[in-house]
Amino acid sequence: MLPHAADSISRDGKSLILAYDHGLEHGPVDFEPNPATADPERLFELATHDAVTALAVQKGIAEAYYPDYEDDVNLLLKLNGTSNLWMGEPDSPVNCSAEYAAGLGADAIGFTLYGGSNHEVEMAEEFREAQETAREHEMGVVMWSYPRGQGVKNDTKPDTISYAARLGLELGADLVKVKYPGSAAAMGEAVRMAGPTEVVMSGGTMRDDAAFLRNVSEAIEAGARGLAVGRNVFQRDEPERILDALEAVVFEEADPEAALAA
Ligand code: FBP
Repeated sequence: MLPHAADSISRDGKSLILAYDHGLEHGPVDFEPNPATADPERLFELATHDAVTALAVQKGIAEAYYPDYEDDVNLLLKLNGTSNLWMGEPDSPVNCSAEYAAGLGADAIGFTLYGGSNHEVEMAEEFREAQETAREHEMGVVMWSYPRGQGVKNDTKPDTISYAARLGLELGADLVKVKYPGSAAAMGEAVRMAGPTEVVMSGGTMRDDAAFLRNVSEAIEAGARGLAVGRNVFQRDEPERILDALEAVVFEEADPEAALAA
């Protein structure tokens, strides 16, 4: 039995990953609602909040900022990622090796797999290499499991998300990040398919506080072990406030309304 590699980016078996790869994945448009968040330093500061168990960034941002935060922030280094300028079949070039991530002091690696894309075969082979190297360096392995491409008509339908979660288990991820499949029952099924691989919910586009927290709470009740969230934290005017509430909902399983009122 492998050691629980995800411990390095979890707290009491739960994870709240602050995702900040949007400058690559979506471009500057994601920083418009809260312009201060274009500065990576702002996100490293946010990641020192007690609620945050890891910050997910790309190599360039880690190289420039992580040395000042290595005592206070757990680093989840995203190894692949693609820009919104790419118009082809979903794919994600490997921008950093797992070996290099270990050298930067990463606690875990993150890797996107677009199951169903015409590039799934190469992406799975690249994941294999990254996953095995992460094991050698005792880094956790987080899969962004996002089925999409010509073969995928609806990327959040329950069967698709259960399959996405199962890919995490089959290919050796410690945590698998999936989109919410629309209901607690469907999330519970995805969790069941993932077995010992922990399922974390993807944050998605900005929603109001109450709707977002209710959704997170539902996912946790269904067995999800936390979330990996970007826009629903950093696009807010007061990101610390939502992190306080998320801490209560994720780690203390507090009622979402009570968490907001506190
Ligand atoms: P959000 O919480 O902002 O959705 O971030 C999660 C994430 O997986 C990011 O890591 C990534 O940049 C983005 O979503 C990708 O979103 P999509 O490919 O669905 O546009």
